[in-house]
Amino acid sequence: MRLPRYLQGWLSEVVALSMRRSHVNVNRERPLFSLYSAIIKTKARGLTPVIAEFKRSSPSGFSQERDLLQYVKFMEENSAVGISILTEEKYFKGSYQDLLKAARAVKIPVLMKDFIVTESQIDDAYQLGADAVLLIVRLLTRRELCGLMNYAKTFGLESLVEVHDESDLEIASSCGARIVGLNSRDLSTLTVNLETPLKLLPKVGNALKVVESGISGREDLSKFKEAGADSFLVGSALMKDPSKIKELISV
Ligand code: 137
Repeated sequence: MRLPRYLQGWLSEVVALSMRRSHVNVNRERPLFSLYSAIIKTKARGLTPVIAEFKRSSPSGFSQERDLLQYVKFMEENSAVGISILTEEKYFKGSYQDLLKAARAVKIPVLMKDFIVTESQIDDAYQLGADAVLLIVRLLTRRELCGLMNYAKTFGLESLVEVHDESDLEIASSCGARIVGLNSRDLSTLTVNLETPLKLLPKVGNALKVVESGISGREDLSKFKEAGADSFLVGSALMKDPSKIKELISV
């Protein structure tokens, strides 16, 4: 795989590490849970679909330890629409073990949140028990994105396709993305700008729209919902205070 020129610094290292990630040897033990259907059903129940992310650390300087199983079970009991598990090791202190344990503990959709650039990472996502994978348009060519989405589909895995601008969105749509993640965090500069998803939301079309990053409370959610967001991926705020899930789902 050829690295685009703008992938500098930590991001190029993360992608290089992804390409060398060793394979797991486990057998999937759980059925597939559809994130797409769960978002629709949660909305129909009058709740806000919040994907609760387990994230110990991040290159933005975030750091929070927490018991993984307690966290994911708490989120399930409190109607989170799904769980996102960071599995990148170096910068996020995540692991494949975290994904395996979380997926065995809950009966709601689980997203493998990593920097996926190879089919073998998708093999692993399936075996570890994920139901959906994150694919970041910025890291891939159009051909690679379409290829990885199709590969994921052969396992029945859904793709959350992450975009940061209109050109990413055009690529995601051309590959037939059904769930689009609008990230407020710029992966190169790590700065969060909530205006980014607000501007992109009206341009997404029919796919489900998941706003990612920088969400701290009810006010953010209301603003995005008015602009057409279907779901939200929340990490830092819930890692700091898991009980916040109760107010977020009831916006
Ligand atoms: P949060 O709610 O913590 O702001 O964001 C949740 C989620 O979007 C975020 O954790 C991403 O899954 C991965 N995060 C970061 C990053 C990706 C690239 C660079 C930095 C980060 O600092 O969280």
